[in-house]
Amino acid sequence: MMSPLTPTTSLIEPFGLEIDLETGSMPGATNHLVRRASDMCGYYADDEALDALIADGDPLHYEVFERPVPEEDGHLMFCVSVLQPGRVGDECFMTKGHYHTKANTAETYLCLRGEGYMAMKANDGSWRAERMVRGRMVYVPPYWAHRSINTAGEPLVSHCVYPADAGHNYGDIASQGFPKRVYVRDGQEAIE
Ligand code: S6P
Ligand code: ZN
Repeated sequence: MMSPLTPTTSLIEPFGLEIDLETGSMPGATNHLVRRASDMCGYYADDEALDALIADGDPLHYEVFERPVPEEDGHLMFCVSVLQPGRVGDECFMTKGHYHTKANTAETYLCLRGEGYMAMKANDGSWRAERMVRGRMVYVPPYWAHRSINTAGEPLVSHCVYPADAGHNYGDIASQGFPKRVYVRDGQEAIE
C-alpha cells in the first residue's frame, strides 16, 4: 500500500519571506499582476465615468503580488492584493471578482490596511458584504464569488490564501455582475 507520505503533488523546498504588515509590501514576490481602469470596462454602473477616467491617465486600479507555488492539489497559493482608493462616478473602486474554477475551494483574506468590503455572491443569488478593516479576516467559503471594494481614501491591502489549483473563473461575474454595488456620496456609504 502507498504510504500517505509518498508525494502525489510537486515536492518543493520550504521557504520563508517577509511581508510588511503595515504596507503589505512583499519583496520576495516574483509575480506582479496590474489592473488599470482600462482593464475594468463593463464592471461599473457608469461606463461614461470609467471612460473619462481612462482618458484622464488610465489610473492604476489594483495589483496582486505573488510568490507562486505549483498550481496543484495540496499546495496553497498566497498573495497580497492592493486595491487603490477612488471612484468611478460615485461607485467605489473594486476588483473584477471571480468564482474559483474549482468552485469547491475556499479563500481567506486578512486585511492589513484600509477599509472596505469583501462582497460575496453565491450561485442562488445570495449576497453578503463583510467589512474589511485592518486586523479583520474574512472567510470566503467554497462556491462564493468574491470581490474587494475600497470605501476609504487609502489603499485596501489584504493577504489572501487559497488552494493553489483553485483557478479563476471571471466569465460568470463579467456577464452577471454582483447583486449590489457600493457608492460613497457626500461622504456617506450607500449599498444598493
Ligand atoms: C485569488 C484572490 C485574489 C484576487 C485579487 C484580484 O483567488 O481572490 O488574489 O485575484 O484580489 O481580484 P480579481 O477578482 O481581479 O482576481
Ligand atoms: Zn479568489
